Amino acid sequence: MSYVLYYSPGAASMPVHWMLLEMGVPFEARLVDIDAGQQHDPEYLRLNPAGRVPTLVVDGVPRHESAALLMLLAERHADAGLAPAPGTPARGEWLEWMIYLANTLLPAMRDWFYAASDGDPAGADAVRALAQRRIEAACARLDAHFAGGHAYLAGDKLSTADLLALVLMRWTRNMPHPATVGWPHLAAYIRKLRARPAFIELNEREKLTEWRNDAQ
Ligand SMILES: N[C@@H](CCC(=O)N[C@@H](CS)C(=O)NCC(=O)O)C(=O)O
Repeated sequence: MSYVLYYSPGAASMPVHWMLLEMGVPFEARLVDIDAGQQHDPEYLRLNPAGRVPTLVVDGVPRHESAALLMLLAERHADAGLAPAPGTPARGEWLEWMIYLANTLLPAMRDWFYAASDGDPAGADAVRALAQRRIEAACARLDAHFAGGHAYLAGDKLSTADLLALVLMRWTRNMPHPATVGWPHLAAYIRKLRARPAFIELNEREKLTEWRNDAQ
């Protein structure tokens, strides 16, 4: 099995990068500087016509979409245990969280960060206001889940849903209501996941200094 990850620090590639480290599988990481516009280079567009990160080249075939990549890796490395096995009750929970995060929360994040460039800048404030409501509703939903005594999102065991959720929570750090403030159960979960050795290594590799347990 061979993997080449095209990533940008802190971007939607981060949960995939984290998963590869968490599983300890060999991979090559190639930086795409999205601030410098490298996602629009013709060479990169041949791998990912949408001009976005991540791209994971799996055995020579470029694949896209962070949530799909997490699910694909979970299937290819079932022994790593980052997804509940098919047919178990936790599988349904895992599918629900993966789709909720990818289908509801991630698009709201995209709207928050890209309202003025994906759409008409004149309407950007209204788009961001709706995105903020959706993001805060997601934080409240996560907080309620952990208030109910769960240690993780699915099956009370670490899964790809947690990797995706944590990176999405990281993106709230400069928003009007960051995930670490006012949602105590969510904040405790965030601190717990940030302490994982693979997450610490991920931050080192992506040269990220913000939003680490040792940075607050
Ligand atoms: N739904 C996609 C979203 C990918 C995405 O929007 N990536 C952003 C970075 S977080 C990106 O590539 N932005 C550069 C751009 O849009 O030009 C996924 O989950 O992989």
